[in-house]
Amino acid sequence: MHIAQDLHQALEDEQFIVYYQPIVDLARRDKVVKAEALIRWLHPSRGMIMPLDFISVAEETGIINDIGDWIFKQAAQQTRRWQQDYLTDFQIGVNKSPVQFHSQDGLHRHWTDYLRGLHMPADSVVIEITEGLLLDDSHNTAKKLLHFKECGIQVAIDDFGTGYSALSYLKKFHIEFLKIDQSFTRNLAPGSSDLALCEAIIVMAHKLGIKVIAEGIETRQQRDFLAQAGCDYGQGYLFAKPMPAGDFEQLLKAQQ
Ligand code: G
Ligand code: G
Ligand code: MN
Ligand code: NA
Repeated sequence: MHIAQDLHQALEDEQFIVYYQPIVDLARRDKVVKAEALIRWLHPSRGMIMPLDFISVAEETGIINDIGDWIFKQAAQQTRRWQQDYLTDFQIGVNKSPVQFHSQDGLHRHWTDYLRGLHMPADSVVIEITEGLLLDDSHNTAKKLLHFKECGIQVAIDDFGTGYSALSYLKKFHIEFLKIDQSFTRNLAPGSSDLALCEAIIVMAHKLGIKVIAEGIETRQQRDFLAQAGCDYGQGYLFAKPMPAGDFEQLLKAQQ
C-alpha cells in the first residue's frame, strides 16, 4: 500500500468525498443549523478510508494543503446551495490541522476571496482548530487567527478539554465556539465530575461571549443534561452520523 503516492492520484481523480454531520440548536428543538465537514477517501481498491488513516501521511508529504483547499471549496459550494434553498444562515465547520494552519500564510485572504466569489458572507465558515495550536505561539498563531477574525471567518476550538487547556488563551484569541470533547459528554450523570466540568465550561464560555457545541452526544439523557446546563449546540450520533451531502439535504428538507 502506498498511501503517499495514492494521495496524489486521489486528488487528481477526485476520490475524496465530503461527509456532513449535523450540528443542532439545543434551544430550538434540535433544529439542524450547522454542519461539520469531515473528509472520506473512497479508494479504488481499498474502499472507504477514514481521515485518521491518511491525514497524518498527507501532513508529512505536504499534500494536506491541497486536500484542505479541495475540501474547503467543496464544503463552501455545498453550503451556498443549502443557504439558498433551506437556511440563509447555515454555517459549515471545516477542520484545520496545525500543519495546514501554519504552512499557508495568506489562507484567510484566499478563503475570503473564494467566499466572496460565491456571494457568501465570510461567517458562513468556521475553522475548527485544536488547543495545541494556541499553546505554541512560535508561529504567529495569534496574528493568523486575528486575520481570520478580521475577514469575518469564525474560529472554533475543537476537542476542548483534552489538550493542555491554558485558559488564558480564551481571552487572548478571538474565538466564537468551544467544542466540548466527546470524552466529557460520554459519562454525564447527576453528580458526576464530567457534568460539573461541562457546566463550568459552559458558564465560563458564555461569560466570555463564546458559544458552546457539545460533541459525541449519543443519548437523550446526555442531550438533556447539556441542554439544561445551557449548552448552545449539540453534535453526535443521537442526532445523526456524518453522511453524504444527498442524505444531509434530506434532513434539511424534512425540517422545513
Ligand atoms: O469521523 P471522523 O473519523 O471523520 O474524523 C476523525 C478525525 O479526522 C477528526 O479529528 C477530524 O477532525 C479529522 N478530520 C476529518 N476531516 C478532516 C479534514 O478535512 N481535515 C483535517 N485536517 N482533519 C480532518
Ligand atoms: O473533528 P473531531 O475530532 O471533533 O472529529 C469528530 C469525530 O467524532 C469524527 O470521527 C466523528 O465521526 C466522530 N463522532 C461524531 N459524533 C460522534 C458520536 O456521537 N459518538 C462517537 N463515538 N463518535 C462521534
Ligand atoms: Mn472537528
Ligand atoms: Na472533537
